[in-house]
Amino acid sequence: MSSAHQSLSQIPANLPDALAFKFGIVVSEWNEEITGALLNGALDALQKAGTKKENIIIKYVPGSFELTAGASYLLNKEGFDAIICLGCVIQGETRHFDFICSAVAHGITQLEIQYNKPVIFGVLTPNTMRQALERAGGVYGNKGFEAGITAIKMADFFKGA
Ligand code: DLZ
Repeated sequence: MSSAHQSLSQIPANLPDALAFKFGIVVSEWNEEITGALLNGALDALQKAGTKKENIIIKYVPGSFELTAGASYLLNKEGFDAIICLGCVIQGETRHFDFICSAVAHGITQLEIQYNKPVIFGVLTPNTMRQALERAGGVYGNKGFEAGITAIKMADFFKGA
């Protein structure tokens, strides 16, 4: 189980086989130093678990607020087993914080219900850039990697749905 103060950036022993799955990844360009590192983490997890390169589609959106629209676009295409949304909203740097985080969380949940497909919330919501770096390949691991693992587990859960 994941926790705020623990790095879980390793492949769990009982992870389902990801060879047959197709994943979409939507990446926010805002705070791209962080979201780029999250993307590398997600790709690392998917590829280590056996996902073929051609079965990973990456799309970029301007900011985290657009992640829901990006995920919806991909869900309207055929064949995705899960969508991973990656973003970073830093609390101290924006008064938009509450609006953006809550809009994405609700938007993603809504899409999961509407499409009956997993959409993974890989959005960091730290207080500072330092906390973001710690979770994007730093002392607390890479939350993008964990989002990749969650996507595989949920794709397996929804298999055949
Ligand atoms: C506008 C904005 C601000 C101030 N801060 C962030 C942020 O910290 N992280 C992020 O992903 N996006 C931010 N944005 C951009 C919004 O997500 C969105 O792109 C714009 O409001 C346009 O809809």
